Formats: sequence, C-alpha cells, structure tokens
Amino acid sequence: ASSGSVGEQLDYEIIGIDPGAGIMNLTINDVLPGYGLDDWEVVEGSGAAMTAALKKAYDSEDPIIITGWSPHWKFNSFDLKYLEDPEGLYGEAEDVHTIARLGLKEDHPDAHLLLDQFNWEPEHIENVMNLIQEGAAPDEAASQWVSENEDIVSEWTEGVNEASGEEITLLYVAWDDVIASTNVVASALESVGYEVDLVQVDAGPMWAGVADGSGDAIVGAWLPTTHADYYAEYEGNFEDLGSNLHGTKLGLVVPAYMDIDSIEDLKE
Ligand code: PBE
Repeated sequence: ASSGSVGEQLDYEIIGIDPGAGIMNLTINDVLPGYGLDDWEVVEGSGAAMTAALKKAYDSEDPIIITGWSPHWKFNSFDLKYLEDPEGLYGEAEDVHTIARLGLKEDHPDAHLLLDQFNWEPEHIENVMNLIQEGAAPDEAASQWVSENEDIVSEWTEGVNEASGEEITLLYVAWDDVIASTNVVASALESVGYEVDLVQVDAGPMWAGVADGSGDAIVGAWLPTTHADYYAEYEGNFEDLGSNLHGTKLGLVVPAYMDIDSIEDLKE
C-alpha cells in the first residue's frame, strides 16, 4: 500500500456514478462543502463502473471510496463500511416511491392498482439483487422471485382484474436496486396479463418521461431527499403512489480494511 494521507493515496478522488443520480448532487453540493473537502472530487461514471472499480480495488486490498447506497448487493459480496456522517448531510433513511403518470388510473385502472399496492422490504429487493449478481438475467431473477413469493405478490395483485396484453411502459435507471425492483414489478404485471416494456434512461429523463406521459410509471423514486429536485421540478405532472419500500441509506462507502471511519477523516 502507498503511504501518505488517504487523500494523497486516492488522488483526492471519490468514485461516483452517473451525474443525474441524487447521491451525486448530494455529495458534490452538500457533503464535500459541508465537511470542507475542497480538495476532493467525485468522478462521474455509472453504477456498473463503480462496482467494477470497487471489485478491482477490493481484490488487491487497495484503498477506494465510493458513493454507496443500500439496499445493494455490494454489502453481501464485500466487507464494506459506511463512513460516519456526523453532520447528517446524507439524511435519514428514506422511502422509495412509486410514481405514475397522470391518467394511468383512468386508462389502466388494474395496472394502477397493482402499482399502488406494490410494497416490499429491503431484504426482498436484496434477494433479487443477489440473484442477478450471481449471474441470473434481471427478468429471470425477477420471475423466480415472484414465483417463490406468492404470499407477498398476492397482496399486490389483490383485486386486480386480468388484463389481455395491454402495454405498460416502465422507465428505470441502471442502478442495481432499481433494475431489480422494476423487473419484479414488470413480472408481477405480466403475471396478470400485461405486456410490459422496460425502458432504460438516465435519471432526468426518467422523471421527465413519467411527467410527460411517455412512461406509465417508475418505482425507484427515492424521497424525500435524494430525488427532491426532480420531484419539485415535475410536481403536479405525476401521481405519487407513495412508498413501496422503507429504509434506504446513502453515504460514502469504503472497504472494511481501510483505517478511516468518518467523512471527517478525509480532511487530513
Ligand atoms: N441511487 C439508487 C439513486 C436512487 C436509487 C441511490 C443511486 C440516486 O442516487 O439517485
């Protein structure tokens, strides 16, 4: 391992994800200034590039700092820790909301009812993420989970009438948690007769698309903080169906072998 401060070892770089992600805005605009980390920068990339960089560093026991979040499979695959955030700038545990386009209830009341009833726990989404991480295609992992969890899925489909191939378009961003949840909801909708189109977009277009009606729904809206700017920008142009999962977390994440514990330790 190289000597010097963690900043010197890492060239003052935190490995981030796609620039539209809420965690990027929070890190760059609130966390770095809030802790006086003016020397540091957050490298833009993607969720996949971030986990690839994490795996590479981890396999050689090199230092690395990523923008991380839960639920996520990386905590199952690697021994990691969140850096303490004594100022609380990453906020409290949030809810993940389902957001529908205006008019979906009138056009597809049964799909709307299923989306409104969709609700699960962090351990459930983690199961799906782990299946995908172990090599299953997202749609296969989702249909496996749906078929193995009929008790939960039957609560989402309660009172939902069978469809006959009507099309529903779900927009999602390639964040691993949202890949998992979107595929599971798609599988549940398909189980009651819908044809579901999954369209991968960036975060801004995801919100714009549900607001302009080009997508029917999104299930990965982190609120009240992470997607606050998008929510405010499009408020009035979507229907918020409320929480589908409670208990998320955001932060800076490092391998457990690194001997720093707090974001404040990055000042040295
Ligand atoms: N995430 C995963 C997203 C929301 C879901 C934490 C990377 C974000 O930062 O916007």
